[in-house]
Amino acid sequence: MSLFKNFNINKLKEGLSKTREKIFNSITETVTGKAIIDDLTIDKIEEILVSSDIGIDTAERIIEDLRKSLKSEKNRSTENILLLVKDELIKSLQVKDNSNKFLSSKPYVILIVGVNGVGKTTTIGKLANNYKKIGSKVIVGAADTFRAAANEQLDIWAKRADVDIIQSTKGADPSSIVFETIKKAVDDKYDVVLIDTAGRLHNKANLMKELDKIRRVIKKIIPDAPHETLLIVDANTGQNALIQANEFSKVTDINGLVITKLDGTAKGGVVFQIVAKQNIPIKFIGVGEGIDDLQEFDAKAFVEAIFN
Ligand SMILES: Nc1nc2c(ncn2[C@@H]2O[C@H](COP(=O)(O)OP(=O)(O)O)[C@@H](O)[C@H]2O)c(=O)[nH]1
Ligand SMILES: [Mg+2]
Repeated sequence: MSLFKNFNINKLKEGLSKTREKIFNSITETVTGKAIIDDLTIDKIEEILVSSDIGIDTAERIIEDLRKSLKSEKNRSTENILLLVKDELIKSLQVKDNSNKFLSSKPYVILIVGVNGVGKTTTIGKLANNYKKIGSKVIVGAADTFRAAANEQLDIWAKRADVDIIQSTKGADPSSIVFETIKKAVDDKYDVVLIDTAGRLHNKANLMKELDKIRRVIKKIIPDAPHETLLIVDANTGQNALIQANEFSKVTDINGLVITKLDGTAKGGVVFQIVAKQNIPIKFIGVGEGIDDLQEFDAKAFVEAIFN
């Protein structure tokens, strides 16, 4: 079920064009003109999947399931093979999502985490805009106090989305900004709170301590918050995105992923790997730098966009 009304298949297709070239075009080239798909062709499809950032494990599983289906399948036509691969890819992206308390929790607190440069602040701006558009009263908290420009950048996004902000200065205690934000959200009856954070993965112990402290401060005011902790990863970074997902899940509870910068990268296949390894649902994807370039993730639409 979608919350925002911003789904746009053309934008998604456009954003995934490089990934599509890498996966779909190679597969169609391999199967086109063949009346019947033989085992050699299936091996070739496996090679393409492995080299497209989907990951060896996922690719192998898909091919194994494909071979099984084909045993009972009289129809080894090109169209049918593509349909089967597509179905397998969709299945591999469907993870149970148990964080959907949006309508019952107020204010609904979303904590945004991830390493520097992945698109946290941008995603907050986009999310704020989407929530605002569905009629929510939104506040953002500038708890990335590590970089001097971080507050200013979030402030620009808050203005763009026309939402409120609790600002900070470089070096301030992130937890106190978080406290102030949550307190105001409760007092002034906000619907949605988005918390920006700094992501310094090079010091895991510190990061863990800081995220722990932020969580404790949130819980002091709202015991069952944060309702969502979203990890932002940049699709461009390929295997690194996978490593970041691993590292962050070790230091804090993550219940959703946002994959940014899918536009302009051919590495969109990494999405499959992250889901397979982490078993965490993807909630949103970033397909551009603009305020409207965030889409709710839909496994079926995502695979369709890669294949067509
Ligand atoms: N092309 C593209 N650029 C993005 C996307 N999301 C973020 N960016 C860019 O990535 C850069 C870093 O984003 P920022 O939000 O500052 O990252 P943060 O350090 O995690 O807060 C900025 O130049 C953004 O415009 C996206 O979905 N697509
Ligand atoms: Mg930032």
